[in-house]
Amino acid sequence: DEQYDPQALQAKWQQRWERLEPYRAGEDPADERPRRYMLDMFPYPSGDLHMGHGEVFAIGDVVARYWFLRGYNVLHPIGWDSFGLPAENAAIKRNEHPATWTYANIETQANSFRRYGISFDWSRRLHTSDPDYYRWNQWLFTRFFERGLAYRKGGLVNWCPNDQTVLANEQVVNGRCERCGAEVVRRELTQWYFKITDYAQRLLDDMDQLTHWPERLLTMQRNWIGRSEGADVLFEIEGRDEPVTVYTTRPDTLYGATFFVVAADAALADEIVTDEQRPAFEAYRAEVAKLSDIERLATDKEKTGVFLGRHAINPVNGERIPVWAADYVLSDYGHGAIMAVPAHDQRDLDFALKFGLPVKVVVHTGLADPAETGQATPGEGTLVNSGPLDGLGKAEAIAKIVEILAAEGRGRATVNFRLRDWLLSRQRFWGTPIPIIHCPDCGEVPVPDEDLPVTLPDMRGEALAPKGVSPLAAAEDWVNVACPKCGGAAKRDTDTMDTFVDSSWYFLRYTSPGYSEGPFDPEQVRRWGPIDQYVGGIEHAVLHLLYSRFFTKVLHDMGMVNFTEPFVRMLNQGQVINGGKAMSKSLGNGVDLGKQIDEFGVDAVRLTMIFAGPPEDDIDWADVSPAASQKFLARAFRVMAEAGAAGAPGADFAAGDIELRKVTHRTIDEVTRLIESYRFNVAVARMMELTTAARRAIDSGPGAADPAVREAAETLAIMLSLVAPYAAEEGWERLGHGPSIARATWPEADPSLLVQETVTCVVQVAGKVRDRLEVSPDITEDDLRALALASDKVRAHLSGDPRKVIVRAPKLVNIVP
Ligand code: ANZ
Ligand code: ZN
Repeated sequence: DEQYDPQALQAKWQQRWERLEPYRAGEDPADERPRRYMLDMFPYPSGDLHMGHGEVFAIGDVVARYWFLRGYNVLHPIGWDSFGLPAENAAIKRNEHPATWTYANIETQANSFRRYGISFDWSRRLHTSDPDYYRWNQWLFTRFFERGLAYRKGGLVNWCPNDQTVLANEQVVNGRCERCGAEVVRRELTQWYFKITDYAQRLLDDMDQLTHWPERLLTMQRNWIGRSEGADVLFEIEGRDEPVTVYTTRPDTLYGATFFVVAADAALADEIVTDEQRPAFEAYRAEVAKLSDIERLATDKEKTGVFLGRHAINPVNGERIPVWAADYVLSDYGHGAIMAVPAHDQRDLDFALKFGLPVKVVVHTGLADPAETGQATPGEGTLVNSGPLDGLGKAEAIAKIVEILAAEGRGRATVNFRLRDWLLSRQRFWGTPIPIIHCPDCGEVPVPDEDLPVTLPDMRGEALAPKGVSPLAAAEDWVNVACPKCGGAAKRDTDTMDTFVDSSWYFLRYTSPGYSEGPFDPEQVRRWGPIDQYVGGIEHAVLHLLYSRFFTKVLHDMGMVNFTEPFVRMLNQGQVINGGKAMSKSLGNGVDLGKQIDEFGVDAVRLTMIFAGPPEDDIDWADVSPAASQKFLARAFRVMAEAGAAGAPGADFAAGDIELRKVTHRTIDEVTRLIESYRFNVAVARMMELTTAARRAIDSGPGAADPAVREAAETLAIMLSLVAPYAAEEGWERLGHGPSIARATWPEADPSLLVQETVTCVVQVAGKVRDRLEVSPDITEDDLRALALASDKVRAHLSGDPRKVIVRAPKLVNIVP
């Protein structure tokens, strides 16, 4: 029977794979095969797998399967990121324990993954909500705490009023909660932080190693870290003993500072406001508290502020300048206060014009007076009205003023980062308890390692409802403990960790999932790390991907890992959309992965995902055709089945039809290069061409029994297994091989069969043909232009550079001298 029946194949091969476990990573230390660690971002168990998962894992599997077939020892693990809010919300609604929903969903997803045929090593499966896993979150937290990298401080934090918990800066997207979309407000709270700012410079510097990361991703991280060079300048404030420091990137404009602004919510504003101005200030501060950072920083926002009744002294010329409070200065950036230079900073100018403050030009740029036009002139120019700086350019002026300030002890050059410390405590239940005991006498005492894990108490349903403090606080038996240091009455910390802690090191645990001496076996990490290929969404650019880089560096400093960057190559897949729009409940344009599979089969769905375009591009499901993919697979399957029926393995390919052999070997050569350069969709197109060529050879050529047909069919089976594993397995078996195509070897192209095809390119100069070049049909425009201009016959007709070169690759170059 040569009918392609996807559902029957799925049932048959899923069982076989379960029995054979063909994708288990080799554990033998004597195994000398080169290694590859392939990773896809692990899923969150919210219901069954969706189309987005379908895409990520289909992409990751192409590369993983490719390296298996190349004879590498491949580690391709899977696990679940299984702590988090949705489980807790479901538990409240259903009056259950969050584990019930979580582990049921994990089982559903695991079954779907098995059906989806991903080449995982199932033996290394992990769930971050298992005490066996989160124990090591606690162990790592304790190590961070000992190193001063985990600490508690009070301050303004982002608070989601809906989820009733704090959020890290990275989890606030456009002023809204990354999870639920509610508008985030600011609250004064004492919270735990990881000191990621200690690593800001290294997080930047080590990007040099990330040569295989998408540029877009690096730019996002660079901007998030936000390094700027400038100076700290000290201003005296009348009536205050201590001077106040401001951070500026333009110390050269110091003579143009005409007023001074303190963030309305900074302690300094409250401290220095005069009695007379206090009522106005407090009313204003209450208004500002309602705003998000995004709103505060918006350049088009009408400027607001209050005079604080005091004056600061400009350190370079002794001028008295008024001190204001405003919202456009943020309390947690720089020093929360600025010198305002309205002539050269737009926000300062908007503010000055609104409140009638003076505007003083100190950089001559050749542009019109900002006070007249309302346009600040932030660019470079020559310093004027600036005493010793007059006549200098920006760079010299900055150097000189910093030197002067430093000599007088009134300033110094500094570097500033936008990156803030990572706020990691959460007032929710379904996460890793923070392993700290608060003792009235000893303070913050870490739970001793031998007492880990601190497991979650048994709580469910209503008890988990958000109330602004952690639900754990209500579990009195759990909370009240003896201090590990003095034995006195003490209390456990009741917050849980941000679940991004869990995902910051899970990739290390996969190398030794059962290890009990530590979070991972350093030996195994040395063996497998760093990750050769990581596939996942761009939405993690400044979240998981930044945190994981930070964790890796800390672990490196602790001597536990031997590299400083965890992910060598990063691939951000596009989204699966429908009808040009992201799938959403409100639009009703959702596509269900399970239903697509029921209708077209796993192979066709996977092939459709891969064939739709380059992996980074979005896939519009309205524009693709799984039905057409299924048809192609049926054709490919028939070729394999017919070739299988007509002969046996071991044929002498050299005796086969030479034309078909050339197609086969060209396909091998191209597909190999296409896979290695991540052009998977083009690779599939080449497989389709090979199928057509083999079909033609069977029908109107040498026939199915020709060794070249077998060669083409075997090649097709192996290549197709990267995207359509079921059809490929069955085809491979029909061709007389077994027990699994996982054990096959990637074919190698025979160079003698790779006849380079060329086309003739005509080169014209002033409309006359001057040369003919034999070039590759896929030569680039640039290469062709260079080739044409290098031709002696062409140069003989050119004196100097041509005025214009029109290139129509590969066939024509037209030169206008
Ligand atoms: C005077 C000045 C003159 C400035 C000028 C700019 C242009 P980046 O590059 O992002 O680090 N600034 C400093 N602290 C601030 C805060 N807490 N909130 C809001 N703005 C703050 O930006 C540094 C510049 O942003 C600083 O340089 C300061 O304004 C402002 F022609 O100082 B500048
Ligand atoms: Zn104590």
